[in-house]
Amino acid sequence: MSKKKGLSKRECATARSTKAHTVSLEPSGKATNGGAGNGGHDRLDRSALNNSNEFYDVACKVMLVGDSGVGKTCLLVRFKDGAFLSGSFISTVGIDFRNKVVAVDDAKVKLQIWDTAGQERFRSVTHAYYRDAHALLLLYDITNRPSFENIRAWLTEIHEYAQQNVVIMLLGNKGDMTAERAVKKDEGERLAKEYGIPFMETSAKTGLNVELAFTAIANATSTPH
Ligand SMILES: Nc1nc2c(ncn2[C@@H]2O[C@H](COP(=O)(O)OP(=O)(O)OP(=O)(O)O)[C@@H](O)[C@H]2O)c(=O)[nH]1
Ligand SMILES: [Mg+2]
Repeated sequence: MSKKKGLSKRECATARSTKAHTVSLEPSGKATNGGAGNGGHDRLDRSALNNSNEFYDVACKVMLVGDSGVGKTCLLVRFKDGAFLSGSFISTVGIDFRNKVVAVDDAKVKLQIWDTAGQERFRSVTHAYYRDAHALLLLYDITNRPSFENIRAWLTEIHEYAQQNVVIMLLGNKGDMTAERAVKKDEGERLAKEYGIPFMETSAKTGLNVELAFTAIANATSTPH
């Protein structure tokens, strides 16, 4: 299998003409988790009209992928709203997205983050979105060994459906649950090294490395102006 490249600089080609576009950022703390399927595009357009506008220079599409329950939705909510979704686990249906603008050097990068459903039955929906992704955050759960063992299969799938030059980062999530750890940190590091991709452990619960992971992705997928 050919290896994917890591966090080298990559231009978000589709967004180069977006300077001075207006985009929305929902008020912090507002949870708008929800819809499935292509309805996301409509929501983007509506929110661009309804909410406070923010300028950006570059837009990048980032996909969160990995087994069901590894914490993709929670990681996104932590990054977007600074909150943790505790309590009962509501599995994502289809696909959803949220936007957040982050600063990289002097540029503002709009990350359009696609939260995919890890459940097998939604896999064909996820496949359809790989092609447009500039970056992929591939998650496993450090307390769930099978979710780590499936990473190779996820990388095979990514190789099949995503762009050749997509930026990939491996994340071992639930880093706060050290007592239940089933995957050693160095196992994650070794696997990432084998594929030539960056790795870090994160926690959607405590916020460990969450900003860092998304900022690194924004940095890698954008070209500073
Ligand atoms: N302790 C801890 N729990 C977490 C963390 N991230 C997620 N969880 C919990 O793990 C469960 C699953 O989280 P989700 O974010 O919904 O998982 P998902 O990957 O989006 O799952 P699918 O939508 O089915 O693909 C929830 O009960 C969360 O509260 C974390 O970093 N630490
Ligand atoms: Mg989810």
